[in-house]
Amino acid sequence: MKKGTILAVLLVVLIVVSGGVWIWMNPPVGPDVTEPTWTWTEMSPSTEPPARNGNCFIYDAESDVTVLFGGDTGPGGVTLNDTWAYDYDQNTWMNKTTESGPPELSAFNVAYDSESDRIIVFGGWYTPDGEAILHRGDTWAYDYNTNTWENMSPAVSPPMRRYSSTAYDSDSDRVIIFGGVLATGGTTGDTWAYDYNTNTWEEMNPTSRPSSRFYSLMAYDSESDRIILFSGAGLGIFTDTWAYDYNMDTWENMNPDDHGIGGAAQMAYDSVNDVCITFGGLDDEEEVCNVTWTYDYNTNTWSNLSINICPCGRERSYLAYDAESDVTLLYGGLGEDWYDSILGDTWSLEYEENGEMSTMIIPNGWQWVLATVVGENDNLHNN
Ligand SMILES: [Ca+2]
Ligand SMILES: [Ca+2]
Ligand SMILES: [Ca+2]
Ligand SMILES: [Ca+2]
Repeated sequence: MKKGTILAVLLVVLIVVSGGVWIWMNPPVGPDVTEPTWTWTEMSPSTEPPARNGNCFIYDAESDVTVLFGGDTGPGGVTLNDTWAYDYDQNTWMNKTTESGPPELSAFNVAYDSESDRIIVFGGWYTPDGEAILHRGDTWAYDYNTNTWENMSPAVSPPMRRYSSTAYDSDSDRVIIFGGVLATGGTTGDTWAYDYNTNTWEEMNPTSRPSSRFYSLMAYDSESDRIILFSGAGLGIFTDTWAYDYNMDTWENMNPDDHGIGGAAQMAYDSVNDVCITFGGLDDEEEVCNVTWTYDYNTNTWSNLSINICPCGRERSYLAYDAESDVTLLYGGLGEDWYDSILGDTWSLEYEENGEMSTMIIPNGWQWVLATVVGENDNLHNN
């Protein structure tokens, strides 16, 4: 063997050995498989509602179905007024469209009043010709059991608006709406409460509140009796987190250390894990992302769940929590080409106390390498 060849072989051996020592001293950081895991699953039911955005996607706890209504197909398109219901246990979408339903409607407020077993819809916009944007200020109540919509015609209503946020406070039996884009122009930051039983809207008068905005994410943390508001758009995309207490009529700026990503249409509250869940949105570069975050009001903490296999990146996506099955459901959103990539897919997010790999004893750090080899880190760069 020539001297040069021996030197080359020694050099390669040195690189391999030092590389091994470096990895041994600096194991790659990865998920701990002994920890509980969150898993996204694409449901792929045989029928799905036609893709759209600006719809509602809301869980009726009494009937154990998630209801979808209305929405729009983008600029130059149409506004819709079809009603669908998704049954997670059967993995079936059912077309429930009825003539008693509201007219075409998009970007409206929606919440499920569990005490009265009604889905409440307010406001929104429609386009008669694919161009002009007109608003509605009606309040509707949908009863899935009888498949009937009722126009409530309350004496007083909030000003007409679109892209405002809604959640139902089950402790106080009130539907709460916040903000949006007013029909008269400009954004607003008002708080209103609706009681279906007396058919009355009441404007609240909190001393401080989130700034005027639209596209905020809202969900009700029933364990803490607080409505959580995150993000929203105005001059840019906001990343602040607020909590509203209807009983005290107070908005509290939570100022958590970290924050999730705004730009999704709806977040869900998982009552088993006592966290709000968001998926997707627009990152700092305003690119669509596919990250799953949770917010825990009790500890005032945002956490990135760092799930390896996720739905594709999207904004304006919808989350609803199916309490009977303890899964968070995802419907649609806008993909990376915005209205040229409207999504209509159905996914579920499930939490398991013990991950699939938890019985295998794998040295810390090598789990990440193993997951890469078996192809479970495909989406890691997006997380
Ligand atoms: Ca029902
Ligand atoms: Ca009620
Ligand atoms: Ca309350
Ligand atoms: Ca809580």
